[in-house]
Formats: sequence, C-alpha cells, structure tokens
Amino acid sequence: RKLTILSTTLIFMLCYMGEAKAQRSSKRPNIVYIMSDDHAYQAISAYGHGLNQTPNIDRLAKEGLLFTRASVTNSLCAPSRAVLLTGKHSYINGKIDNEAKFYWSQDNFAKILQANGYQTALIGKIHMDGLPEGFDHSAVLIDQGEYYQPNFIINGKKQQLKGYVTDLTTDMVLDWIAERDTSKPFCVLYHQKAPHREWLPALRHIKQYSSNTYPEPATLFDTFEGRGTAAKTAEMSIASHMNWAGDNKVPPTMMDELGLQEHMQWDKAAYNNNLARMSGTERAAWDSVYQPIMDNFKAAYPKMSSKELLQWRYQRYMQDYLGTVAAVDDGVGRLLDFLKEQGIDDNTIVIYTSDQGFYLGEHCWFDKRFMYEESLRTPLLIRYPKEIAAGQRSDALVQNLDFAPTLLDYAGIKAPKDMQGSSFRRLAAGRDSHWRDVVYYTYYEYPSIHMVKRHYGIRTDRYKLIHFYYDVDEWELYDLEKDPNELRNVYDDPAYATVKKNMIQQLKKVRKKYKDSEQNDLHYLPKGG
Ligand code: SGN
Ligand code: CA
Repeated sequence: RKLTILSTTLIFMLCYMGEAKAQRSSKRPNIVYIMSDDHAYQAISAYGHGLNQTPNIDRLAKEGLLFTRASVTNSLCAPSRAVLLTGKHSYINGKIDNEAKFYWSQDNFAKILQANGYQTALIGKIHMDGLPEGFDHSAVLIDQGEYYQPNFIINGKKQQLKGYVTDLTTDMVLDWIAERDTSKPFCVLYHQKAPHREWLPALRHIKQYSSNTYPEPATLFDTFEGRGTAAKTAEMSIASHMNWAGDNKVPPTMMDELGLQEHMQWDKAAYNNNLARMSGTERAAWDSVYQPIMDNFKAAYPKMSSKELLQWRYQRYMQDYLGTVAAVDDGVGRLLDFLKEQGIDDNTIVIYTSDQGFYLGEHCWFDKRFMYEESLRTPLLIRYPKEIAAGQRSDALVQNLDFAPTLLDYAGIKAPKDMQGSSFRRLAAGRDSHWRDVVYYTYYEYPSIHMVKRHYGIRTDRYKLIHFYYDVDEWELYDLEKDPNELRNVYDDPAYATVKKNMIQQLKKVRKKYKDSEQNDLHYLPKGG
C-alpha cells in the first residue's frame, strides 16, 4: 500500500512538473528593445570594422543573430521612431521629418501589447512632443536631451537627474524591470541618447578614448566626382561643417586666438552650455584630459596643412563618438547580467539597434539622412535563445518597418492589416528563408540642417536606385557589388541600360505596393514650395 501511495505521489509530481514546464514554455516572452541614437554599425566590433571594442553588444551576436543589412525607411531620428511604433512608412504615419507633428492618438504596437496584458515602458530618447501613449511608464528626454545632469519627463513631470545620461537611462530600465509585476510579461523600449552629437563621453572613458588613434576610412578625402548635386551640396563634412567648439571641443577662447570661424552661430554657445552642465569636480576631470589635447593642437595649428587639419578633426570626432559608445556598451552588459540574475534571460527577447546608421568619416561626412549605405543601414542584433540559435548571421533585407509586426508576433498577437512591415520571427528562427528582395526608402527634411536633398529610392540585393527631387531632378544608380562605396553613379552608363530599366520598373511597383506616390511627395513639400 505504501508503495502505491508513493508511486501515485510520484506520478502526480511528475505530471505537475510537466505541466509547470509546459506552462513556462508557453509563457509569453518579455521584450527589451534597445535603440541607441546614431550608432553606426561600423562602431560595433561584431560587425568587424576594427574601430572599437563593444564586448557586451557583441554578446548578442555570439548568443544570437546579427543582421548585416538591416536598414531604416527614413534615416532620421524622430521619423525612425515613428516607423518603429507604427510599422508604417513616414508618409503614412505623418512623421516625415524631425519637425512634423507625431499624433500619439494613432495606433502603435505598444498600445496593442498593453491591451493584451503586457506591462510597457519607454525610457530615454523619443524626440517627439506629447505624453507617450501605449506605455504604463515613461521617462523621456526633452527633444535631443543632454549628456550631463539631463532633464527627463517622467510620466509627464519634468525632473532633472544627477549623473550621466547613458548610465541614468540604464539605471531606470533596470529599476523598472526589478519593480515589475512578475505575473505579467513586459516590454521596455530602452532608448539611449548616445552616441548622438555633440558626443560627450562619460568621465571614466575620456582618457582612454582620447588617446586612441583610429584608422581612416578609404573615402575620407572623397572629392565627389561621379556623384550628383545632392552629395556635393550636403553640409555634413568633417572638414567644413563640423563645429570647432561643440563638436571638436576646441574652447571658444582658443577658436578666437586661432581665428577659427564658427560654422554654426550656436557653436560656442553649445560648447559652453554642454560643459556648464557638469559639476565642478566633473569639469575639473574633463579639463585635465581635454586641456592638454587642445594646448597641443594650438601649438601645432600654425604648421598644419588642410589635410592634417582634417585628419586631426577626424581623430577628435572618433575619440569622442566612440567614447560615448563605450557607456552604451557598458549598459548592455549590465542589462544582460541583470536579466540573468533575475532568471529571465531565456524568456526575454533582447534586441539591439539604432535609429539609423551614421557616417564615421566615409565621404568625409558625419551625420546621416542619405540613402547611401552607411546611413541607410542600421545595426541589428537579437538574442532569444528559445528560438534563435547562437552565432547566426543574416543578410536579409529587414527594416525598422518590421519591428512592430515582429514584436507583436513574438507576443502571439496578429499585427493589424494596415501595418506595412512583416514579422521576421520565422526568418530569425531559421524556419523560413523567404523574405523581401527590395526595400523602399524616403527622406524629406530639406531645406534644413545638413542640406540633404529630398529623395526616395529602392535597394535590392545588388543595386540601388535613388531619385533626388524638389529643387533638382536627378537620378543615381549604384552597383553595390562592383562599387560598395557608391563612388560611381552608373545611371547614364549604357552598360547598365537594362539594369536601369528594371530598377525603374521595380521602383514603380514598390511605390504602389507601399501606397506612395508623386502626390505624396508634393503633399509633403514645404508650404509654398
Ligand atoms: C541636431 C544635430 C544635427 C542632427 C540633428 C538631427 N546638431 O540638430 O547634426 O542632424 O540634430 O539628429 S546639434 O549640433 O544640435 O547636435 S537626429 O538624430 O535627432 O535626427
Ligand atoms: Ca538619430
């Protein structure tokens, strides 16, 4: 009899354990969506460009999947965020540029997750006015935000925090996860301001990064032959449009002594305002590293050729930019360790991406906006051990348009029909290899800072077709296989006549498929333009 009782108990226990396991495996996953601002894939060591080390972001590549050709549909901050939220192209969600109003009243994937029992939070940069809708908790920067002692709007209330923005953002994400209701799944949008201009690294990183020397990109001295008006007239050159004080950290007084011109009238003010946010001890630590660099520069300046000057400015740019990336990487490390400590690392999808790519001196540029590769593409890594095998790479043409439907899919929710992206869940799991073979891109913020002309276009596996319009009517065609740096526009090359014809046809089809048109282009032109 004892034996029967024992075996019944054993069977009961086994059944219970089995059920618990089944329940656990059917538990909806948590989502941590990490998006930094202006983080070029060239500045993530897993992408293999040899500029810097990002050991923590690289963990996502090691333990998950890295997309080599992920792209955005509009390479600018707020429009990219609107696409993320809505799963719709800019001309549909209305947020075509950083100025246009974003209507929070429209549907977004966070609202849908929330309605389906997810706890949701938005922490960091969103760059859109109004109280974010779809989030139980929000702590967002105002506009671009600040690096030191930043102002946040926490659930509608403005509050200045003490510390460094990248670390504070990470702290708030971890605190929110720690305090969550553990009976429900969660989704947090963890949006870093860094490495956005004007690149102020954390004090713990300035010494190391400012003493590094970085390899120059092959096109640093690009002369723009073989390209059109748009590339030639853009104002994002390290040599001519980068700011001496705000960007390169040459003190305004030294600018005057050396006769350096302010390119933007707010340059000196930006420098002063950024550094004025530091406490006395922070400022002293900062100056102890930057002052000697500037003193050396002042001594060398009179004998520097324009080439040497550009090289110096490129190094200064990389030192500060990559310095800010270091704290972003630290944050990813803290997050991954924390998820493990909490015992939820297996059931949490971690995505790392940026709101767009960025130029790190390619074509002598900084900034983004263009449909050329460095700014069209964006880093994308994803870890979800339950479905995604470790160490995978994919060159599929996924886009930020796909995030909303993909995240809903992971949560077991069908995406609304009017979302224009597709879920890449099956693709990421290696269960399906079908994917789109062409991506569509639009850009509108012109005339405006950096003066990148309005354009739209498509990219396929091998080719790219771009139409610049408004105050020009120019077409560009690139053969990315033969010309990966996009230095030769072959639109008028007879050897590409057939390719050109096919690409024009494809562009027409794609515009129709995504409901874009010349009427839209005209509708969004500047008023009176
Ligand atoms: C600021 C920057 C620009 C940048 C835009 C948009 N200048 O105006 O260089 O292109 O933001 O960036 S700054 O000197 O004020 O930093 S975005 O990432 O928000 O789209
Ligand atoms: Ca950005």
